[in-house]
Amino acid sequence: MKIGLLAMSGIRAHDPELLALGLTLPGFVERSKAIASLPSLGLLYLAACTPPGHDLEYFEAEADGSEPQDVYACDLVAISTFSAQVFEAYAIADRLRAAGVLVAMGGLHVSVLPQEAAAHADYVIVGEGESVWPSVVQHAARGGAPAVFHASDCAAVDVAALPMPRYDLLGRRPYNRFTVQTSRGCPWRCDFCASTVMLGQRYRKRPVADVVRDIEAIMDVRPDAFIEFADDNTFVDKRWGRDLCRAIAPLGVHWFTETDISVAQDPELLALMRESGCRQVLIGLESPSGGILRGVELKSDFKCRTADRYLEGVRRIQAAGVTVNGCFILGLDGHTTEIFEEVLAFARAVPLYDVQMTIMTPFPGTPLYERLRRENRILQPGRWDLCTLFDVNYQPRGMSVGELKEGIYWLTERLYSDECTQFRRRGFFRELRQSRRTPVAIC
Ligand code: B12
Repeated sequence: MKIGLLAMSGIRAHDPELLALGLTLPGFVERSKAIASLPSLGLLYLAACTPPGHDLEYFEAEADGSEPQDVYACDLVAISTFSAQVFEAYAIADRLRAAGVLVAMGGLHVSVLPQEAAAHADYVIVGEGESVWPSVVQHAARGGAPAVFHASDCAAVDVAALPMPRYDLLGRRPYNRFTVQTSRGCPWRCDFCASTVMLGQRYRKRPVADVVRDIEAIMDVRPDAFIEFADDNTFVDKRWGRDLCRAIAPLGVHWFTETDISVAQDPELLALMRESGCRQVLIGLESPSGGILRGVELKSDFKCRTADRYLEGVRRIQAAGVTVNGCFILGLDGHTTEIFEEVLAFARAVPLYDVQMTIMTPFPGTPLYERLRRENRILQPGRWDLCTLFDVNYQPRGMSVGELKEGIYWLTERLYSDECTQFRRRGFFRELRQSRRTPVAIC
């Protein structure tokens, strides 16, 4: 068979005022530009797990969400889904099937709502793809009937035996970053999280040597590649994290990852991160102060327990020369209209090199979604296209929808203004110079 892997990139947001602000504020669009064209790592893993004897081609959907015409030459097309783009993905799947092309859909969204997807795809896959995909391909090659496949019916995916993603299929497309996974999952369970936790498996780390192998493969295709670790929380295990950094250092790459604030407690790890090319860590701070975060992390209230040390923690990380992209969720149940000024004050006080603010988003399958649904607070049920992190689709508790939106516009204008961006970034370099003169005491 000829098998197409169809990725959907780009970012999504609908709120017209926020979009208008985004178009004019350089700081706001910077990260979007950097990441908007990341390739689909999930599909590159599927490619690597495809049984021999089939032709594979990687496609990107067009910027308007439509499919390239060449994809119609395939016998089977694999599409990966996130909630925000799932209606576009369903529309593509419908057109492909109408033209006689078999469609397989997997990914975070359809893993939660397989029955919804079954109306649009021949084969729907729930969970991680690597172990189950060969059976899907064999079933399709035999012309098998439409079916839902569950990864849990196959051997659990062993991250110590993951093949190398087929980066070679990307050809000469102008990606500015490439993704590699060093770990899957996260030991914490935040009620809003719609990441790898949706796929059902626990937190797992990969062998360091395999990560190095994957980075080297990317460098073969693109020697100056910037690497983005597509992890949920890289440095949970500090000893393994130090080994990882030591192994990456000789490669001479620059990289970015997502982790939690606990890295601030390990000065040796921070130094190794910097030496091995880490340029930024993205940390979900969620809210500048602890009390509001009570109950948000469901296992041991991790966020609430650590929030009072955020300011100090972020300063320590930045003092090691690693910039922090601090992420805040606006509209948490404990938030009132005061939150917007608090976030601005926190970002300036650190000062945070980068800031990302998102709107609380009830992704399907999350505890947050279930709670808001029970409380009848979802404004437009089923509007998965609003799961962008930039659109409001729930009734906030501590303010009105209008106040939340107005507050976000207010904050966007201030946080990402040239003045504030330069203030935050100059502050980072000033404090870095200072910390190099006076080593920071880290207990
Ligand atoms: C890289 C990334 C992107 C890239 C995606 C590139 C691409 N073309 O795929 C870009 C920058 C484009 C992106 C965009 C967006 N993203 Co994003 N992104 C990520 C990130 C950081 C890593 C994803 C990743 O590579 N995972 C690793 C791979 C291996 O896992 P996977 O994709 O889940 O694939 C596995 C399985 O799902 C399954 N599988 C997947 N697809 C298929 C298909 C078939 C046929 C089969 C059999 C199996 C299968 O098998 C794979 C291997 O096990 C995650 C956060 C995170 N830490 O995970 C957020 C994340 C996925 N993004 C998220 C969001 C919200 C967005 C945006 C809506 C943001 C916005 N406002 O624009 C857009 C979506 C628009 C779009 N085009 O889809 C959410 C999605 C939540 C959800 N449930 O929908 C996440 C979880 C972050 C979060 N804060 O919650 N993102």
